[in-house]
This record gives sequence, C-alpha cells and structure tokens, in this order.
Amino acid sequence: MAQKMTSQSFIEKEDRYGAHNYHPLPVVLEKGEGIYVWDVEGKRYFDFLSAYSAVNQGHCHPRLVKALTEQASKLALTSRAFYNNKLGDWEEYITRYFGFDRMLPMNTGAEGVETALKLARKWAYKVKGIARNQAKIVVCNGNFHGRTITIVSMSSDPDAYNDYGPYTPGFKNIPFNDVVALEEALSDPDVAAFLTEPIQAEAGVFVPSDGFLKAARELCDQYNVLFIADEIQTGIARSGKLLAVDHENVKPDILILGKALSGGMYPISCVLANDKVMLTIKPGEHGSTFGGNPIASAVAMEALQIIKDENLAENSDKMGQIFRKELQAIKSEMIVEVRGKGLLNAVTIKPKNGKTAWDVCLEMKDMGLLAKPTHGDIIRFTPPLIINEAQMKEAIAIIKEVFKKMG
Ligand code: IF1
Repeated sequence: MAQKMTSQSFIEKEDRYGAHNYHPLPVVLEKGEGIYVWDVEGKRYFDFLSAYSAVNQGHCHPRLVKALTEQASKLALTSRAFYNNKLGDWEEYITRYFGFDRMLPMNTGAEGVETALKLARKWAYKVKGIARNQAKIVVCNGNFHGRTITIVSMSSDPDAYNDYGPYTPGFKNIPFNDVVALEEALSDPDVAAFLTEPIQAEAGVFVPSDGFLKAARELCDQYNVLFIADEIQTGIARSGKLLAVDHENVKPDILILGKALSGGMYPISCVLANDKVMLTIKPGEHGSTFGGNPIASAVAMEALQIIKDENLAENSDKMGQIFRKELQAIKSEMIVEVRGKGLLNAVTIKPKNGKTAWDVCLEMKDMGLLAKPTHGDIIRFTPPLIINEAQMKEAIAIIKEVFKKMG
C-alpha cells in the first residue's frame, strides 16, 4: 500500500526538482474552501494571503467551479482566429461594470501591464503626436507591476531588477505619492503616460496621502498624459471599494485588472480603456493565444458577479476596519505600524530577541493562520473578502496570541 506523503517529502521534491526562485513557508496545501486551506496532514488554516489577492471570492467558490467546469466540458479554446460565443458577453459585461468603451483580454497580470504600456505608446505616436520612439512613461519607485524584462526595467527593487539587463528604455522613475515630482515629470512633452498602483502593495501596502490620486488625475489631464492604474492587486473590492481609485472618485484612462478577475481559478487579466485609446491598436498588432478564451470569459463574468451579489466591497471595508482597530490595540514591541485599506493590510515588524517577521509567520502557521513576510520586516494580511465577523475575530485572536507569546 502506498504510504501517504508527508509535507516534508513534498517540500524536498520541490527543492530537488524545481527552480529555486521562491522561499515558501514550510506548509504544503492540498485543499481549499472559502477562507480556509488544509495541508496534506489535514490541518486547517485561515488563509490570510489569498494567493496575493487572487482569491478574493474565497477558495473554490462553488459558482466559479461550476462556471469553469461547465465551460471546460463544452469549449475551452478557439484562439482569436475565430469568434467564440462567450467573449462578446464578457466584453459587454465588464465594460458596463467598470464604465469603459472597450476591453482587451490577456492572461497574466504582467501581460495586462505590457498591453497597457503598448497602448500608451501607440496612443503617444498616433494621437498625442510624440516623435517616433521618443515616448516616455512615468512610474513610481517601489512599484511592482510584474516580471517581464520590460516591466523589471522600471523596477527599483534590486531583487526584481539586478542582472536582467539590458533594460527597456523609456521609463522615468519618480517617488510615489509626490505631486511635485509628478508635475515636473509630466511637463516633459514626450511623456505618454503615468503608470501607478493606487496603493503600492508589494512595496509593503503604502497608501498614498488623501488627494494624491485626484491630483495625479488632474495633472495627467493638464499635460495630456494617460493615467494608467494597475489595479491587479488593489482592484476587485480588495481595498474596500470596487477599485482603489474609487476612494478618490478618479477614473483612469487605462485600467489593468488580473488576479481576482478569475477568483483564482485561472490566469485571467484584461485592460479597459475608451475608444480614443483602445482603437489605436489595429488587427494583428497585439494579441495572445489564450486571452479571451471561452473558459476565461465564463469564469471572469461569474467572478465579477459574485463581488456584487455577496457585497464584497462593503464587507472588505467593514472587516478591514475591525482588523486594523484590533491590531493597532495590540501591545507588542514587535509591532511598529499597522496600515492598509479594506482587507489590504500590512504590519511592520521590529525584530525582538532575534525573532523576525518570518518567525512571526512560522508561529502563526503553527497556530493555524497563513501569511507571508515581505522585504524582511513587513507582514501582509489579505484574507479572502468573504470573511465574516466571527471568523475575523477568531483570526485576530490567533494573531494576538502569537504576539503575546513573542512579545
Ligand atoms: C510573484 C508580490 C503580490 C501585482 C501588480 C502586476 C502583477 C502583480 C500590482 C503581475 C503581481 C505578485 C506576483 C507574485 C507575487 C506578487 C505579489 F509579492 F510581489 F508583491 F501580489 F503582492 N501588478 N503580484 O501585484 O501579475 O503576472 O504575476 O499575474 O511571485 O511574482 P502576474
């Protein structure tokens, strides 16, 4: 009889045969349902990472499983060489949902960002009238937009950037949340676009000052520059509103979505824009084998409808307030700051007795709650948005217990 494999054996196998581009927490998951995941030993955990906010709707949401399996057993992929009977429905649905003229479907977040960059450059040459190959795109230090060569070319994080050159030119980095630097950068007539995350997530959940996004929008209008919002992580109710730009009633010219657009079922991303931008790209000038396939179309529509039907933006806002209030009340020398919006939150950790954020995460794992440290001293807390108050209180009790133990 085959013996059941233990966590350790799965970890050793990945370590032996996989590339070493990750350093995961030592937990091996095999099942997920709602806000919970289970490891191969059958232990249950609160998932406070949600696959980096892809699983906003909760693990294996029954409506998403149904949408995926029904469409998978009928028609999975046609390519865009032919029409399919789902893509138009999704395009109509999502453009009405977010209020744009058109949508362009891709798969991963990085592809969505690349698409937005290409659109901005096309627009620069076809509409704004920038001289060929001169267009610049302004980005923020501390950004995270993905891992392609072009995207890491604008990264200020040495881990993402170093040893991947030569780099793609055409980017200008400025500090995040700095209106003065932004105006100076945008006043260059060769600037096509300003690309930003409305809240810098990977950098450690940095929420800009109130008014920054609005000021950025106004400056983009003033200098005839496109405002591109990367809401791959902040969007789809994560920050307590449908989009993080909604906190300041700002509408981007180009909106990039990914992650929770599929509720974690499948890699789905897209870019939304109005005619004047989107129609600058003509047939044959951009595309993807899988983008806009029938499964993605069916899953994405259902994933967005769940957000509305289950009032997840409202719940995210409410649960986020409880989370921050309770965590800010913890008396621990290790907690430097608790910050965030909705259920996109982070805690900055000061090491104590040689114990770091990593050790806090290990301790939380042992107590049944999963979260991951970033940049050595920050822990992000981003549970699925379906978490209810009783569950949130239970999770907070675990976190309190851990800090009580560790000081
Ligand atoms: C990894 C972090 C999260 C993103 C924004 C585009 C993308 C991402 C705002 C690219 C992706 C990821 C990728 C994942 C870890 C991760 C991450 F830890 F780096 F910071 F989410 F918090 N724009 N974010 O956050 O999307 O191509 O991956 O689909 O390990 O790289 P992708």
